[in-house]
Amino acid sequence: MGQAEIMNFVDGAFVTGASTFDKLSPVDGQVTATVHEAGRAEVDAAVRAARRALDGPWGRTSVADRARVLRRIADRIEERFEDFVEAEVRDTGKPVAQARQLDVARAVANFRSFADTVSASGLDSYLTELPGGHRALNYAIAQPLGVVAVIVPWNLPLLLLTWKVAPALACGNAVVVKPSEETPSTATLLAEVMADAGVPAGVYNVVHGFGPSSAGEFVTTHEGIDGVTFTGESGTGSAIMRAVAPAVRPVSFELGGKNAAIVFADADLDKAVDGLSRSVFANTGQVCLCTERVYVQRPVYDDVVAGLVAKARQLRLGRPEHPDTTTGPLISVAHREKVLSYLALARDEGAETLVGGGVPDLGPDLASGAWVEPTLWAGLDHGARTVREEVFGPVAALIPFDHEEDAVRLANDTRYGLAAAVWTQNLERGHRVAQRMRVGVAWVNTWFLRDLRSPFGGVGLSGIGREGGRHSLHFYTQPTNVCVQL
Ligand code: NAD
Ligand code: 6OD
Repeated sequence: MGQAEIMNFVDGAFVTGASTFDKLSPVDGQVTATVHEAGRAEVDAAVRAARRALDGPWGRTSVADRARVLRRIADRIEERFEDFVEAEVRDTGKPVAQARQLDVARAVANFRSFADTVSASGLDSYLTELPGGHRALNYAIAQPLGVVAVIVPWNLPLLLLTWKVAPALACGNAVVVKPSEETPSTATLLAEVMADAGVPAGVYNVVHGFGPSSAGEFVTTHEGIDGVTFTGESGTGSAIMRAVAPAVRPVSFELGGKNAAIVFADADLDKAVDGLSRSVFANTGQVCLCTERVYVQRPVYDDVVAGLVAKARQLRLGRPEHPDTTTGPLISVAHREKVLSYLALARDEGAETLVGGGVPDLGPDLASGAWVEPTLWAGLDHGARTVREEVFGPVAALIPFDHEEDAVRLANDTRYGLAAAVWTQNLERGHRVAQRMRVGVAWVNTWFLRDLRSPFGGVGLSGIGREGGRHSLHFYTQPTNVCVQL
């Protein structure tokens, strides 16, 4: 695989940066790309280009025109589907099949879904009755939020980027995108697609780099941005809030999670174990929605443990292009250090490691990759740090419970609140327990099943606001109410 050169995209042109950094493959540690890191000057140029685009014809496009642009972008991504798959796999090491079925397919769906949503959207209007038989008409119009900073992580890079860029453009904004330093490729490829789909220069800009003292900080502290939409760690969200506080800019945050699954004794155990296996190990546990705490009702605890351990043993770690591979590496050796520190901590906290617990031996070719074994723990106390802190790897703690009330209390006893999954064949119980979860997204007998029109986000440390369907339109627009005395 050749080494790519990845540039910033500013005002419709690819530009170099203040410096460069190497992007390493998480599969084998080889350098796969040289990335141009944006300095303050490139970020400033990107923000100014976005403002000019808003002041130009893009700022006057109709909803119907923007919906057409979004559909063209989706078509262009489909035309270059395999290029996107290759780029995402090169950056993340995830299995090719997953990049096809989830990451790139969802990018296409994101643009089409928000084209539909914006086309069907409407705004408030009220005929206001006044004393003396007079009347007034109040109606709202939606203005774009403006120049929106879009900052995204490395786990589902294109999916999460387009989940924000699609509604932002649908609402007529211009964006300055800061992809993760670990996954610069697909945001850059998307720039080529934007130009092909007729998106005017300056509407979509990409600046590469890191967070603090780099492109991330430069964009969030820039006085020319009108809002920040961010997906990433809760601590980073906190830093971004501080950065935008002086200028009082709105934020939309999708942050970390320590998600629970609850398995009742009346669950269809085959389906539950299948679903749990996906929810713990998908994307090597690097999905914000992944389950890291599994509460199992005592009568079926041993069966669920045995079933999940068997599933973990069936996972095949290996090169992304190999058809048998189910599980890729973690994103980087640095992230693996964090995950390994939790594997060691779990042992110190008294965990019994049911499966995994270390670094697999995948032979000399992959020895410099960021590999870790899928791992399950039993015997951890609910108060253990490994049960309370987000690990963001292929790990989960299995914990027995006796009564529904206990499960609800344990699942909700967290500072996070992103997602939960309830497994039961008693639908009444399924609804009841799901509705009591203090989370943004609760699933019953499934996991990561998405309708892009539904609200998505988290409570507590897991985020601020909701995106999805009309919820996204709320964030990416500013309503102006016009009142006419009739
Ligand atoms: P991260 O917070 O380290 O980085 C995310 C992005 O923020 C990157 O582009 C990074 O360069 C940038 N960044 C870092 N510090 C910054 C700063 N001070 N100012 C501006 N930008 C900054 O997160 P990560 O490690 O890339 O991703 C993993 C985390 O993301 C996990 O906590 C996971 O749960 C969370 N996540 C949440 C969701 C969700 O929808 N709730 C989705 C995916 C990932
Ligand atoms: O499905 C989505 O829209 C979404 N935002 C998923 C987030 C996954 C977290 O890693």
